[in-house]
Amino acid sequence: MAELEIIGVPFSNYVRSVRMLCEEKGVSYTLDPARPHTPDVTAIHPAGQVPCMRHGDVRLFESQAIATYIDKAFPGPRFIPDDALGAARVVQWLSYTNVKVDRWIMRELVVPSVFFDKAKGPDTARIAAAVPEIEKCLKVLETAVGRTGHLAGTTLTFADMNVLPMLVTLALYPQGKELMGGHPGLAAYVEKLTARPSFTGTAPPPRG
Ligand SMILES: N[C@@H](CCC(=O)N[C@@H](CS)C(=O)NCC(=O)O)C(=O)O
Repeated sequence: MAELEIIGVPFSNYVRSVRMLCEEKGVSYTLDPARPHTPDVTAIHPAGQVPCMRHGDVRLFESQAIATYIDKAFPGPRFIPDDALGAARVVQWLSYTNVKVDRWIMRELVVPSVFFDKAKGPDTARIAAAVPEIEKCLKVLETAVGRTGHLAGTTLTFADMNVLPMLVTLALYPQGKELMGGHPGLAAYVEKLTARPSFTGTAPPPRG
């Protein structure tokens, strides 16, 4: 079988989720640690985002599409169920996570906390406005994982792998740490999943 290549910097949450899926399934792959908007990426993703994927003649972009392909095309345990309801529940949580959780944690808290005009300092009003929205997301997620210990269904799915890096990133920031402290059920879910070799084995190298 042709070699599977995951394309994208290892510190991208979405790259990590796809890599976690490969690790959980036992699918071997090579990582091309290309940055967004560089030639290996723009050759595949029309908007230059990571992750992208190459497998023989197959080229894919968008983490959900890549995960769906890997889960179905390769042997090993399944992390996106085949049955209609099981698959729909995974897609439901992927969509919620990517539209709400990613937006409020990554785009409205993390990005403005890290990238800002040094002369002006971070946009504290923008960051403060994200906090109540993140709280809403954490409440939703805590209720969901409280039912079975997983977001979709009763076992680990790609929905869990998708949200995990975002929650771990959140806890690196003081506001996020405090918010997570108010959700012990969600914190326990994160602690349990971050102990998995698929998570520890895909840790990005320290940024130099
Ligand atoms: N919906 C995309 C989101 C991917 C995404 O946001 N990737 C980020 C890195 S984590 C990126 O490439 N950012 C550069 C940009 O958006 O221009 C997916 O699920 O793959």
